[in-house]
Amino acid sequence: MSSLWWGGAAWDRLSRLAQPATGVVPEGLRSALPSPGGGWRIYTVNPPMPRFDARTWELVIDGLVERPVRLSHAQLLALPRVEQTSDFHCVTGWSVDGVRWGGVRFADVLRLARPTARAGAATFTSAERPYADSLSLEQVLSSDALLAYAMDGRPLRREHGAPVRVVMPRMYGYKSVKWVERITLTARPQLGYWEQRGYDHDAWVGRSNGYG
Ligand SMILES: Nc1nc2c(c(=O)[nH]1)N[C@H]1C(S)=C(S)[C@@H](COP(=O)(O)O)O[C@H]1N2
Ligand SMILES: [Mo]
Repeated sequence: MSSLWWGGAAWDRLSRLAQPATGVVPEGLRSALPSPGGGWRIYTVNPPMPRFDARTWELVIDGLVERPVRLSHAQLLALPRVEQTSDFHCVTGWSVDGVRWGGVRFADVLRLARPTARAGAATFTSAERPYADSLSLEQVLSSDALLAYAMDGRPLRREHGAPVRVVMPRMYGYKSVKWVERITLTARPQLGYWEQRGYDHDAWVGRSNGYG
């Protein structure tokens, strides 16, 4: 990635966020979808699940940035909110169709820390250690990647990763880190929890290992 990418070319690219993306359900189809809420399986690797306290919670953005930042919960909620409806697929074979997510685009979060020209990937660290995963900046800035704090019209519940989780609908659920407390910019993607255990880093639904 070059500095250009974060300069003119980057923002050209980011402006496409406004367009509908593959994997996002068009408005007109929503009513035809099964009612959301059912179908989830709750996963943790190191219980008990982290507990969220809005008074002390912070989201750290660090690594290859000009200005590391710590965002309070109120500061996060003050960023531009977007809504999207997308399907969620776990690599083990279950899916939840038509999940209504609310949250912020990564561009709006990451720009606060001013990623340097060397930044090429973002690693998401969960408050549930040692769960972590990463995406390339191109993936993280794609039109349907979301840092989600709401699900189906309500604040994200504890078991789904409160207060914030990653949503990357075109990739399997293991990319969707729950209880995110740190986003670290690095030159290259780091191997995530399940990737260290053999799953593909690029976990495209239908086009990666571990499924089928
Ligand atoms: N911190 C953390 N995040 C996680 C996981 C986990 O065990 N711990 N499991 C992942 C996997 S494999 C899937 S399919 C989804 C499941 O999301 P859910 O628990 O909200 O159903 O969370 C992902 N994010
Ligand atoms: Mo999963």
